[in-house]
Amino acid sequence: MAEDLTVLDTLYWWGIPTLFRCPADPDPANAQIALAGVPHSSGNGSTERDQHLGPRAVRNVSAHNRRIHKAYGFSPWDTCTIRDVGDVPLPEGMDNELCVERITAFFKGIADAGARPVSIGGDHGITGAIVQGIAGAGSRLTDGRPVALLHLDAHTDSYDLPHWNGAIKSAANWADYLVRQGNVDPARSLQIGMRGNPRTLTWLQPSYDLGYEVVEMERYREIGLAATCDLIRERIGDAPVYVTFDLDCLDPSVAPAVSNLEAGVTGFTVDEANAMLRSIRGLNVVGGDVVCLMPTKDLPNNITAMVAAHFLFEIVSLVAEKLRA
Ligand SMILES: [Mn+2]
Repeated sequence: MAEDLTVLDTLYWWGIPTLFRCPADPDPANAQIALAGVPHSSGNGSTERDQHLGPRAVRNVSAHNRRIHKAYGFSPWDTCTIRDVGDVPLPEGMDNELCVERITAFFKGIADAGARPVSIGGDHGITGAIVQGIAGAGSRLTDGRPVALLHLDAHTDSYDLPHWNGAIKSAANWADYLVRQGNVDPARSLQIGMRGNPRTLTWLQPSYDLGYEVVEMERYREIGLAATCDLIRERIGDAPVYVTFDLDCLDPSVAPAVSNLEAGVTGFTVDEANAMLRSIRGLNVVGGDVVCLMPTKDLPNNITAMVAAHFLFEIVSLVAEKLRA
């Protein structure tokens, strides 16, 4: 379906600020791709505040994004039915466990309707809440299979912790409990971009024990981008895949308004991250998210929000290209 947006409609300072100027429709049954905001910060809120403001910041700037994906040669907005289903209502925002339940129910509704969710967080705890609602036994999106996880991040988030500052299903352990639940298949999954000085020398061991492929930044620099992309495709294979993009995988110089910054080791450039996401082109991408934006720390030109919007667009384009194939 062709869009009738004019150039002037993509100026971001007027109109209703839906994500990427998509029509707002809360019923996911009317969408092939459901865009959602997840204004959640109690999964890491004690140390890194204001991540719940991420969706609003991306709503603000994303209208500005140009509509065509140049490398793929098409406009996802013209090709698929993409709707903004709104933000997950989180009236008990300080209660992490209740928020996780609400997020899970919201995304289960999207998956049950047959739409593929692409969302903007929120702290990284949202990924556990989302994936336990859309993957695994009974899932319409994955035919009951666990998902392969393509996880770009400076940290593994698979720490075996009873809680993080009181949050039980937290931003620190979602990548652990999703495997234990059977909602993520670690044998098909990768965690890429881990860097910085750790708290312990064994900080990656929980991920190895769970069965993840881990590509630390040192290994990435050693084997290079092309070999990493090959590794990603081979590992995921024909599994349904969920993409989770923690903005702290990027270098802080290009994405400064992000929680848990790692400033001591160079992070990915935008082009490197683009290439890794594009390496799964054509695979069965069932959804994804971009997390850990902290708009209150952004520069006056909203650069981090714009980068977040860009990577949301990359995920939308992956899903849309597969749907139209
Ligand atoms: Mn993370």
